[in-house]
Amino acid sequence: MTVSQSRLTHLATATALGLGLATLGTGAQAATEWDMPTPYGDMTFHTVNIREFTEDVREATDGELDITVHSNGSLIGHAEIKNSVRRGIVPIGELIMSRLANENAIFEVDSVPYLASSYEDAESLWEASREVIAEELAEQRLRLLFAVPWPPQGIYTNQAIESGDDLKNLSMRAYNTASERIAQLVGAVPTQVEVPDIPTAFSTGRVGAMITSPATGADTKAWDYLSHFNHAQLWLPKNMVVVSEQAFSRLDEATQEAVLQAAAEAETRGWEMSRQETDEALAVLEENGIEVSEPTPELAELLKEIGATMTEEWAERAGDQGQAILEAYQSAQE
Ligand code: PCA
Repeated sequence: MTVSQSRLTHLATATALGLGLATLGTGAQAATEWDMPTPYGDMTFHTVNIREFTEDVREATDGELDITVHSNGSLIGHAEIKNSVRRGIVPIGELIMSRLANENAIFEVDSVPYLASSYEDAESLWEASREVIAEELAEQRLRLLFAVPWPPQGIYTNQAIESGDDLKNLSMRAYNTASERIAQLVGAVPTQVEVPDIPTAFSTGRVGAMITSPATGADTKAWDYLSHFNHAQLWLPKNMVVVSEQAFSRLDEATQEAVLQAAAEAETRGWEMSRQETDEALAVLEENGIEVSEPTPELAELLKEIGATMTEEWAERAGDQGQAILEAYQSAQE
């Protein structure tokens, strides 16, 4: 269908439903406008990627679906984004998948230490888990559009870490239950802090260390508060974009297709951006005086042990669904 044909279809549908035309007076159909909250800032590659997604949708629909991204938790705080989409307060939003771990452990399968800590493994874990995660969201009338990983997670501190002892009693910034749990298991004291609040949490002394990616360290200028980054590559947590099924179903077919097409492209592009971001952000950290290192053998051993513990804990919480994901993941790796 050409653009002008599809616009005619829009007009015909609007007329059939008795909507819009009379009130608009001009005979032109109003564009659908959607607000899209994300917890993350403008500089983050995820935000750049979702803005590109909205641009692609705008272009493909000739401006009929106009999505505005509200970054940095400015419209809705991270904790409320999922429920806001569910309740129809906003039609679409981005959040980190593992934030839903309290609802169902399968949402944090991407935050189990060393279950999948390279891009290849993360991709195959995503293939193994996507369907069950999408189904779980669908039960809440949410449609999963796409998911993109953060670069591998590591540990920022103010001193070199030789062994687990160097992490004991540190007040450690965390962002999901897995980062909280690993902090506990190394003997640190976890505190949940959202990305926009990181600089204040450090400047006020609320936290003295953090778990996150090279990307978020660079975006939040970690060098203002910290001196070392341990590139432990614990896991690659994903952001996801969800749309309310109700809002999606109100779009005409051509617009729905444009959204799905742009979403598939955003996922492919986002994974590529994430890989590139890892190297670029590590370089930015170093340029700004952060000492980047890999775990010492002693620390690596401790983190692997913790990973094994957390894998067991996760499998128990995730039950049959978790088991199915692990089996699919393992058989894809053989
Ligand atoms: N940045 C986000 C999630 C993981 C990451 O790399 C954060 O630190 O909250």
